[in-house]
Amino acid sequence: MQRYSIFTLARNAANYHKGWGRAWRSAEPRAQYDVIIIGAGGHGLATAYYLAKEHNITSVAVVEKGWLGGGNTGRNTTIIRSNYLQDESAAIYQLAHRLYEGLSQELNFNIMFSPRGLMMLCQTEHELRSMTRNAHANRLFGIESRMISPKQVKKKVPIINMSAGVRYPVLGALYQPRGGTARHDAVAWGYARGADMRGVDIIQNCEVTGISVARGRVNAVETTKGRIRASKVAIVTAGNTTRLTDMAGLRMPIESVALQALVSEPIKPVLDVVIMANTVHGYISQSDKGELVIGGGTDDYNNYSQRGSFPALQHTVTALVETFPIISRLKMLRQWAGIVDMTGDRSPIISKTDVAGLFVNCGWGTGGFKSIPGSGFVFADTIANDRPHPIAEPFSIDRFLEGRFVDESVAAGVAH
Ligand code: FAD
Ligand code: PYC
Repeated sequence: MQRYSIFTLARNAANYHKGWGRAWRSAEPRAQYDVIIIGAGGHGLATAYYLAKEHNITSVAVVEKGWLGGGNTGRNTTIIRSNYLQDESAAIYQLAHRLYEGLSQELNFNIMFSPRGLMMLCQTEHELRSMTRNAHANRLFGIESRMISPKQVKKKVPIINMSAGVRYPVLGALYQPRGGTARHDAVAWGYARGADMRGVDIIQNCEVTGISVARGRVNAVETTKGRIRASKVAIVTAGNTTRLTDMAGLRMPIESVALQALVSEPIKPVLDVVIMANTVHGYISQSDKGELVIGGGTDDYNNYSQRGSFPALQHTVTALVETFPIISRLKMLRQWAGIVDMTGDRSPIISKTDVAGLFVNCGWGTGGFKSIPGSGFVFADTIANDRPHPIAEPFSIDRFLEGRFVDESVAAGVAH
């Protein structure tokens, strides 16, 4: 595997990238591995990376039905923040945020982490109260996050409409100075390259069609490239989770719905913070290319089709236009959707299951890009040691039987 240094970069630039090596191998499945991870999204790839790096478990296959990063990891609006309400969430999102801060160096791959600051606007009295509560909770947990006034919002965001008489006035915002974005594909590619370099096989165009369980223990998966044996299998398939868990006879408290996003034509720099406007159901940032990246709430019905409905899209743009009138003058270039996996308490499931050797990492819903490094780190530890990592423990599937919810329906920020 080619390793890159400043000299290889210079040589490749000088010879028009002839001989530029592949960033990861195109692996074909072996008959057996110690661990099979189903799904080469950010969470699956990060898990493989940390299994190899932290636990020296390198007999690992990541099996992907399409191309790596082609699911929600490559479809999201890349917002990174850790301003959640509950301590359990703060622990995992803060771990992820901390790892993001050093991830380009860790992976020797530029993930374009941009902690440019993030605001959650408060546009009702109720939202102002609940975000103030978040700010206090965040401070108690050591997360840098505070309330700012309408005047401070306007100063940081000149394009925002603060005129009197609007339907949803801006009353303040929850501000996380080191919230921001990262390049989503780069996160997947960086973890893929790091895992591959440590011996992990990433097998693309290989759909899992069955999960083999005997006497309560998983022993293999059936795929479009044949049967692959393993005593540990991890399902990390986001919106497709219930399709996979059905194969092992498990019922999951997950609903799958479409979440859409869109980008405008590129314009001059007008916005250098990330804004979430949760009351009106929209969020907006500006990409390095100049496009406004826009998203909103989920579609109103369950489906697996990876296509969003027009009414949800129309609602998002209509809602944001009052707060950001500039949008009304922009052409929208393209739209897309991902299928997100929603739990009832809007928190993830990182867990062992009733089938020995079978693990699940899902339920990140509309907000799992920001958690990829932390999730991969604790899930790898859970799989390696066959017991929940302390940070993962509150997110075990048992909480739905015991009523131990980690309620993040407000901090999730996206309307469902
Ligand atoms: P995915 O990246 O979806 O990976 C799962 C993989 O499993 C896929 O590649 C899929 O092809 C594969 N797979 C499925 N079935 C099979 C099978 N049978 N066999 C083999 N492989 C299979 N989160 C944030 O934190 N910030 C945001 O700003 C944000 N914005 C979003 C905007 C949109 C429009 C969407 C859709 C999501 C957004 N999210 C955001 C959520 C975030 O994208 C997801 O939570 C996260 O990417 C999930 O990663 P994953 O690795 O679990 O899943
Ligand atoms: O989880 O922060 C988030 C988010 C923003 C947009 C979609 N998800």
